[in-house]
Amino acid sequence: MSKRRLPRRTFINGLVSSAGVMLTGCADTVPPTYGHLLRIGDLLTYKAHRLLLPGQSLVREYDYSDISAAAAIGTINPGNSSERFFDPTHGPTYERLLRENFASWTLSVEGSVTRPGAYSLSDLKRMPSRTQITRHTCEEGWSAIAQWTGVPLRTLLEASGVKPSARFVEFYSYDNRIGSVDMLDALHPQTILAYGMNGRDLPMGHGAPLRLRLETQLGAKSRKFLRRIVVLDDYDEDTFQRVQSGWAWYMGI
Ligand SMILES: Nc1nc2c(c(=O)[nH]1)N[C@H]1C(S)=C(S)[C@@H](COP(=O)(O)O)O[C@H]1N2
Ligand SMILES: [Mo]
Repeated sequence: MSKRRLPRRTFINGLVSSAGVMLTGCADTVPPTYGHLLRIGDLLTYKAHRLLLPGQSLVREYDYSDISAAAAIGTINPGNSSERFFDPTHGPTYERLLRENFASWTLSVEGSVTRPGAYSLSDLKRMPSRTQITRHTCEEGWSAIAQWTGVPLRTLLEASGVKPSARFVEFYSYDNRIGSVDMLDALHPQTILAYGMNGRDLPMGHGAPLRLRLETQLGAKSRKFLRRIVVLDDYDEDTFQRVQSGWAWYMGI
C-alpha cells in the first residue's frame, strides 16, 4: 500500500472556504494578478494555498501497481511544422535533436544565478536524482499515474547559484511555450526535471528529452520539451502568453 503522506487536497478543500478571511494583511504573498478582474479567483487559490499549507507539504505518491497502462499524451511533436504551436525557430532544431537522440541537446540555465551554464543530458543524469509515482491531472478533465525520474529543480538551482533576489523560474520549450513558477514551487522537493518515465527514457510525446514535473499544480504547468530555464527577480508578464486568453498562471491542486 502506498503511504498517504498527507491529505493535501482534503486540507485545501476544507480550508479554502474560509480563505477569504485570510486574505487581509499578507502583502508578501501577493502573486501576479496581470490586472485582470477575472483572475481574482486565482488570487484566492494562490493565497489560500500559500497561507494554509505548510510550505513544502508533499503530494501523494503511488505504488507501481497504480501506474496507468496507457498514459495519455496531452500534446504533440514540436518538430512537426503542421502542429498548432510549431515554433519556426526552435521546431526544426528539435527535429534535428530528436533524430540524433538528443546527443548535442543542452539545457541552458540563465538569469539571476551566479553560475549560468548549459547542461547536457549526461550532466543532468550525473546529478542526484529523484523518482516518484504521481498523478498527472489535466485541466481538460483526464488524469494518469506514471513514474518520473529526474533531477530535483532545487538541486539544479543550487548548482547554478541562485541569487537571493530570485523569485520566479521560467521555462522555455521547443514548441513555443513558456511558463513560470514561483520559488516556493520551484524548490518543492517533488518538483523535478524529468528525463525518465516508467523506467525508460522520457518518450518524445511526453516531453523528451527533459520536462518539468510540477506536482503541486495542474498538468498544463508541467512544461515538456525544455530548452532553457531563466531565473527571474520579477514576474515577467509578457512571457506568459495565454493569460490573455483565459488561462490561469497559478493552477495549484
Ligand atoms: N511544451 C509543452 N508542455 C506542455 C504542453 C504543451 O503543449 N507544450 N501541454 C501541457 C498540458 S495541457 C498537459 S495536460 C501535459 C500533458 O503531458 P503528457 O503529454 O505527458 O500527458 O503537458 C503540459 N506541458
Ligand atoms: Mo492539460
